[in-house]
This record gives sequence, structure tokens and C-alpha cells, in this order.
Amino acid sequence: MKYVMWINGGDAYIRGAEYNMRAFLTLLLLFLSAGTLAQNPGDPTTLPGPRADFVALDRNRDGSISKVEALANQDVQKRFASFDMNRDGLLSESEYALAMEDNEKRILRDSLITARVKAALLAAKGIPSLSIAVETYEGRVQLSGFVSAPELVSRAGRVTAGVSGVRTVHNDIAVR
Ligand SMILES: [Ca+2]
Ligand SMILES: [Ca+2]
Repeated sequence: MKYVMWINGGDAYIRGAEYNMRAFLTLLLLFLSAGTLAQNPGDPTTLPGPRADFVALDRNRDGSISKVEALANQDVQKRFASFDMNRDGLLSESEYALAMEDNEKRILRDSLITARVKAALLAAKGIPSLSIAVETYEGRVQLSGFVSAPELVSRAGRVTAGVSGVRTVHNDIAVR
């Protein structure tokens, strides 16, 4: 059997089953990558109009987020008053975008604090740092997990409190 496949309108062609298989795989890859692109239309840099999370929060579709609509998202709710620049009781698209930018910075700061706390616990001799979970929200650090002795609970708390950026420590580590 002989196969002929034309490429680029006939400038070049390839023959034979082996080449045909290669061409088929290339087409398959192109097809799959096109499918992947089609499944990710949410790139905010190329998509015109309001961001998808704004549209999802704007339940009554009036183009702004009311205080009631903001209740659905804790991070928006917390930033509502400070980002409602014109004090009309609504977050416009641009006010919302600034609030979310602020939240992204908050997430970055908190994850840096979490990383520093984990590093400090790891560096402290005798603390089973891998058994301790660390979570941070606006500089408030929560420790949880299990250790073998009460003094390890308090030591982990002290080490955490000494890390820069930590505002408060909520120590939920238990002894087991
Ligand atoms: Ca609305
Ligand atoms: Ca406003």
C-alpha cells in the first residue's frame, strides 16, 4: 500500500506508512494542543470585558458588586470598604480589580511568612517540623499538628513568634 500526503498545498509530500504515521502523530498533537487552548479561554490578558470572578460575584448583572454580593467572597468582603473609593456602596470593575490586586499581594506576603516559619521550625533543633502545619492569614499564623511533648508545643510557638512579619501565633499543636 502506498500513501501520499500533500503538505502546504503541494510544495512537499511524504510517502510511505512510516512517514504517514509521523504526519498523523503531528496532526494529532496539533489537534490536542488546539483542544487544550480551547479549554483555557480564561486568560485575563487576552479576554475583553470584566474578569470571570467579577462576573460570577455580580449576581444581578448590574456591573458592580454590592455589599450583599460581596458576602460570597471573604477576601472581597474584607476589602470592600477600603476599595470603594467613591463611597457609593458598590465595587465597580476597577475598584474590584484593585481589591483583588491587594489580595494577591496579601497572599504573597502570607506565603512568604509561612515559608519563613517553616524554615525557622526546620532550623530549630529537636522540633519535629514536618509534623507541624503552618497557615498564615494577614500575618496571623496558625500552627497545628502533633508533637511528643508539651515543651515542644511552646518552643514551636516561641520560634514562630520570633519570625519577621508574624503578628500573632495561634498555637493548635497537640501532644500525642
Ligand atoms: Ca451587582
Ligand atoms: Ca464604588
